[in-house]
Amino acid sequence: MTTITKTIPKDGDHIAVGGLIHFDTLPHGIIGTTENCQFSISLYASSIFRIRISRKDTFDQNPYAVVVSPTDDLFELQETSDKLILSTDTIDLHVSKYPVRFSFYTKDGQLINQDDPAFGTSWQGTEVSTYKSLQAGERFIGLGEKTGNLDRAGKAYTNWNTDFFAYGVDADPLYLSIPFYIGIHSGLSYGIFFDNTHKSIFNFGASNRRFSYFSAEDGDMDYYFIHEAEVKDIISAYTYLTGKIELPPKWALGYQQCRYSYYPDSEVLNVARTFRDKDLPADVIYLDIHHMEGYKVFTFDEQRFPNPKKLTEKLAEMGFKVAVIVDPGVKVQNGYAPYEEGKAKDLFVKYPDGEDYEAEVWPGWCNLPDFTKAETRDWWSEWMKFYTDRGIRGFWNDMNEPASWGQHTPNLIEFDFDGQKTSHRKARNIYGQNMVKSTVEGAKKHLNERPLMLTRSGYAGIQRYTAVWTGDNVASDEHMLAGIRLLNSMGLSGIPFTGYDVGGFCGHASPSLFARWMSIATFSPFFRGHSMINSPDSEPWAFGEEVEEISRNYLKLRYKLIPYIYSTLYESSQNGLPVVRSLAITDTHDAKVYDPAYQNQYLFGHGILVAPVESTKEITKVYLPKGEWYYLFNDQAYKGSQEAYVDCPISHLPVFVKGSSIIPIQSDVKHLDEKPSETLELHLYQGSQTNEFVLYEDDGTSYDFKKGAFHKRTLRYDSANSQLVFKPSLGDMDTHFKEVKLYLHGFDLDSVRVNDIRVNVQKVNYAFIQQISQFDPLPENTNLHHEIKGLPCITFKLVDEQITIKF
Ligand code: NBV
Repeated sequence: MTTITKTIPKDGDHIAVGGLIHFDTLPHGIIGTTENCQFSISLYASSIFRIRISRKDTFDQNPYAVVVSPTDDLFELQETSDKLILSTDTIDLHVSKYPVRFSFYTKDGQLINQDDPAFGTSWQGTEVSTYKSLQAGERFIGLGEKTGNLDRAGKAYTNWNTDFFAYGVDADPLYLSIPFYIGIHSGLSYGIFFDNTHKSIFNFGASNRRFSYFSAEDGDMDYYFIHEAEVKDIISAYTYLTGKIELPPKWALGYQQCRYSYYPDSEVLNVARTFRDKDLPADVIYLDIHHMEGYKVFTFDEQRFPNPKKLTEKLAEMGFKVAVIVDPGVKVQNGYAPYEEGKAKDLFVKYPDGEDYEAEVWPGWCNLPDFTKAETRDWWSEWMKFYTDRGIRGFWNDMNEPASWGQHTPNLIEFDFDGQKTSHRKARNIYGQNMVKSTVEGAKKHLNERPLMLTRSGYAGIQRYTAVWTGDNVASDEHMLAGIRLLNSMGLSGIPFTGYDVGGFCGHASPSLFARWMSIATFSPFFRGHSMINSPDSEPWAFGEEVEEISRNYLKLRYKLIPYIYSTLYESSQNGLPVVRSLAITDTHDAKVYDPAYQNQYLFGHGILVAPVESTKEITKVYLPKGEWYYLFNDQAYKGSQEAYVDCPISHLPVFVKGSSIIPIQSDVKHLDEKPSETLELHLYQGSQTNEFVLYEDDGTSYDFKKGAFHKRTLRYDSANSQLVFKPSLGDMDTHFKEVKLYLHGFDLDSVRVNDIRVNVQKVNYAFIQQISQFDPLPENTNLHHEIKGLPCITFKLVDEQITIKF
């Protein structure tokens, strides 16, 4: 007869799980009871365990983040007198019985992650926490939109979606909560996703050196433990659980111009026209809150925008799409249809006594649609027709934390939570996400093509619906760099389509800050300039000629890179990997990548390394991780695993390409509906690794790609065999490109064989950006050698069958 060890510490407030009483085996895991609670272990893949621990009779349902169900027959169970061992192909989970504690091991017996032996999972009042022993040298990365260093060790963070105007670079919490992080130690990595929408805290060894922990104010302990050998596979596993991005329209990758607010319609047209007159590529222009009548959602101000449809048509002729802000508050006003309908159909958030809750926002006192209620989401989706009928193609959910004046929503208000009525305490963090779901679903239905969707707030899984931007940032160098870390962190947390307000929303950028920000944002997935009301003009031409030339250079580079970026986002839609890839993904166990001096560096896609630098610096130190590297602008070669000094005048952002990379480029276009030339430029960089790149094309706007209307082909660079292979194409669509111009960086050769036929190479001079005018009398730009001289190049016809190029 086994004795159950009582584990309730003396402090009467603290209730631990206690010893095992009973368990049953299920096809996908086990379910059991302990002295103080019930628990279950479910397998979602051989690398994904879900642990639920509850003090109630039934487990909480958390319907919003995870999109898959557990999988049967993935584990074997062994039982001894003091423990259970659940083994899969990837992980051994040891569950000690007295008390119940969880320890995860690799197949060769290395400890990955372990409950604190004394505290494990425990409660203080309704607050539930899981304490994990800190491992030697353990690092913590991810956790979504969180400020601070790449390695979060020693810090703690709160998840509580918050509208934070002009947040500081260390502020927390911000607008969006992703309770998922990746732990790294001893050459191992794991992920933990804590699926609980209450206000939660993640402590990575702050104010103690014993444990890390995650806790929520209420609800169950419900977390997913993931172990894979590489961080990239942990991110893929996390997005297996919470879903992957659906491809946005291709034009959403173009430059987008916003301002709080452009009005009237003539100003919007002027801004758009100026982009074209000045030969600055751009695709989207935004209408912020001043387009509405009295800031009321689903209205247009009749004076400022008498004919929105005509406006969107005129802009379309210029190659511009229009995106409109869509805030949640519905003004309490008789005669205003959304209010009257919402009230009649009982669709708003309520006080417990049944009265509709009112919060003050832009239009005045407003009701909040209860987006956790299916009927509300359907109703709001129908209203989206108001915009699509007027030719609007982009939708921007702001204020969806939800924000209101006073910034302190009372906790007692009630939400439907899809049939499990709950309070603001549980619903707040998921409110914005449900608003986005309803907005984007309405837009898709009425547009019948891919809309652009952008949000400020969200929760785990937000990547399924939308792009995310980092809210009200500030025009400063430190904010610019902090924004890069936010994007890197969101990328580690499953969100691939992200951006920041270029130039800074609050305050006014200096000319060099704006120029630097434009060059960095060229390498961000979502690329939008935006600025606050009453601030000076902040379009790329508003900072003088030099900044305009630099902006043009980088905008053109961005547009050339579209085949690369679109293919990378396609990859995100398949495997969940981000477009901006913190070096912690590729060089996880290299301590240098966490050094504050280098932590902002990232890979843009598989091969382009961006080393962001302040606008005030003319020279900087960068860290090049293992491998071979080429400075983008002049092909200077660098060996990896070293620090290097590089010039970084305001016209040149330090950008390097990794050896073995394959970078497809198209010709200049003004906007992304314009067809580029039929010659695809392909840049291959000599390196020692084998590398594959999937080049993806589709029509860029419709959903036909889901029915096979795409063109995709794998390009494989096999360094050992000195060849580049274009595998046969896949998909029902023809490629847009008829020929390939292949540039061979780092190769010294006079001829190659294309499908066994010898072809002489040409030696050409090549520039990724243009030399800017010499504005400064000092010769700072002259020695940058930004042209690549004598670059080997061949041209050949692009056919669907395999093409082999031997060097
Ligand atoms: O709609 C106005 C702004 C918007 O421009 C900004 O991007 C959002 O983050 N919005 C916040 C509301 C108030 C800003 C002071």
